[in-house]
Amino acid sequence: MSKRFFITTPMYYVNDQPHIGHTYTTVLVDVLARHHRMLGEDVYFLTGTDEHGQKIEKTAAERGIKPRQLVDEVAPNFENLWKQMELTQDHFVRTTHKSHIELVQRRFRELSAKGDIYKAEYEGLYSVSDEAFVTEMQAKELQAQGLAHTLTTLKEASYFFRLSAYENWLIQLFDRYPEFVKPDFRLNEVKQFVAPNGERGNLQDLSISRTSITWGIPVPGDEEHVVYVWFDALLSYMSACRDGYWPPQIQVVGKDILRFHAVYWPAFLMSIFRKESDDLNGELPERVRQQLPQSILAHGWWLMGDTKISKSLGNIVRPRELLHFGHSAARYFMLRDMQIGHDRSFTFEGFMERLNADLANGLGNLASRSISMLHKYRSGAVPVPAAWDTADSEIKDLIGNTPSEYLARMEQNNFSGALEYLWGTLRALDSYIVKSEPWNLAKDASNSVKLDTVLAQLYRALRMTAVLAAPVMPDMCQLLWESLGLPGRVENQRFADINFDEPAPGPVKDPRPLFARIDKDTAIAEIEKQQPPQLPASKLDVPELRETTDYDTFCKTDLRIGLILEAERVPKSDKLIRMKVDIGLEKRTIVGGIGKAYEPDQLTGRKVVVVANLAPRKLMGIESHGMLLCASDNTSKPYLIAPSDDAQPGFIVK
Ligand code: ME8
Repeated sequence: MSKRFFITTPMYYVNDQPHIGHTYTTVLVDVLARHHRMLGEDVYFLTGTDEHGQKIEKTAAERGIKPRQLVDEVAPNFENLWKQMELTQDHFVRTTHKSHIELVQRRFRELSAKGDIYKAEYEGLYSVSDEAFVTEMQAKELQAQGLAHTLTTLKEASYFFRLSAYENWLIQLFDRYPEFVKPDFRLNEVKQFVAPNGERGNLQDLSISRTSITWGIPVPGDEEHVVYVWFDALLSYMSACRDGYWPPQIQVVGKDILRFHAVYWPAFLMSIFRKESDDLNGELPERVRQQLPQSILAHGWWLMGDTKISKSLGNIVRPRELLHFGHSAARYFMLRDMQIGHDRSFTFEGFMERLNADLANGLGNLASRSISMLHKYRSGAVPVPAAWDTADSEIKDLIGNTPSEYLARMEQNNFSGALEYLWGTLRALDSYIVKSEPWNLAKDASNSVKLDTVLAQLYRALRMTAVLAAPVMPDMCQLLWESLGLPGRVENQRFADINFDEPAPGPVKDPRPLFARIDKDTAIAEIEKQQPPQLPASKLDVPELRETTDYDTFCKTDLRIGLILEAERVPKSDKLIRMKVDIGLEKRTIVGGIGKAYEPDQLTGRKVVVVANLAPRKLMGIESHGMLLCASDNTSKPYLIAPSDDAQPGFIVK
């Protein structure tokens, strides 16, 4: 029986339409699903929608409709888009499905019976934008970022999941199975959350019910409460898993939801699969570990300018704008341009340049030239190579090594690197054509053997490309496959069966254009015409005014103009930046949580407003003397306040 491979996308919220971010994740999972099928595995690919919770309830209320109407209207947009893109999901789950609701309630009851869910009075801080209770440490972080106003104090009875009890097992999971979180540099932020600086005892129990909303799965036996949307949605991976495919091999998520998948989710599963007699302070039993996902793969964000493409900000790139250039082309671009784990700015210009270079000039041109030469010089038949000079042997070795290198990079989730390598081989073939000049070889019958070799190699390289790249560019590779005169569907090939020494069949068919060059200016003008209008600023959530204060209280805060002299990232943190700031009186070290919005070299030389008489505090072991004033929007993005150019370091701001 072939190996089973269960892979998932996140379950997307249906508070708005799908955008390029969702499309990217789902395409990535589709590529992996197709790739693993071609590795000969038995794949189950699951995607779907997350339909409960505060965000949905709020959006429905704003539109004056019932949440049920909203979710029934929007969920099909996701499902239809994936169908229209010919993605190969095996199942589309909606968290409002009856069977899912039943599973959530059943698990809730089971974990309560085990003592892992309990009811208690909660009094503490709550972050409205994250829909989550926050720990003291997280609250301090938010305060340091000037986001204290996003917190409110909440007192209510709530059901809690005993997350703290799983600290020991979670730490063992991260230490012994570091491949649980990929790419590896993301593991550290997960560990930091569970045990900051290696210190234990910080993980707090998780509130998993709400009384502030009604749109959710009722807590069994206590219907004033609905189940917290994350406990609900994460369990859909289980409620919609096909029999025999558990556990997931790869769960692809964006970095924004890594913590939910790498901490809460395995803890829920540990609780579900443990026996009551297991010792939570002892070894994580292998029997339990085997029920956890093998890895959570967290990718970075597509950015527009320097902000995350986001439904709530209105800076969306609609999938249809990309698909307009062909599904294969859009898929190739997304996989080739995004380095997994890192963020990437999206521009239409970059998109078109990539497609023109790699698909029109690169693969498209190589295929049409090669196939035309096979027609012209060999009437479409594919010759068998008989003699090899140095250049021929070099290119033969390169073609021979390409599949293993490509597959190894794919295995390491280095999708961009795999395509880069394959396209490197295609470029080498271009140079090989230029060097061997087949059009001159054809003029003299004595060069016929050499011409056979050149043409045969081109054919084999194209056949190999059609197979290797088929998961990334299914329709374009099928077209190439057919032009090469090969029968059936390329997706039915198995990588293990590629044998380059096998005589190639042929004859080739007429070359079919794979990708037409895009005229950038015309295409950009067209896209701009179709852009939906930006959301007016009034749509942003403007926080309420705070309590009135008196002038003397305000003046107690000593605000100064500062000049940033140096800036560098704090190791192991993607948020914190350590700066040396001249505030006129002295030069200070200030650590700011602005690393997601600014690069250090954008900061050096910049004038800022410093809260200068704030008591020093340590952030990741570094003492920070003061804080930089920032504005913020409802995405938590900081915007540094910029004083006028002629204000000098040390000036008081009042
Ligand atoms: O978080 N760049 O749903 P969601 C790249 N319902 N990927 C992006 C992106 C961007 N700019 N924006 C979104 C939820 N994504 C929960 C998930 S799972 C049990 C529950 C992708 O609709 C990325 O995969 O907000 C991100 O993690 C996901 O969409 C968030 O989708």
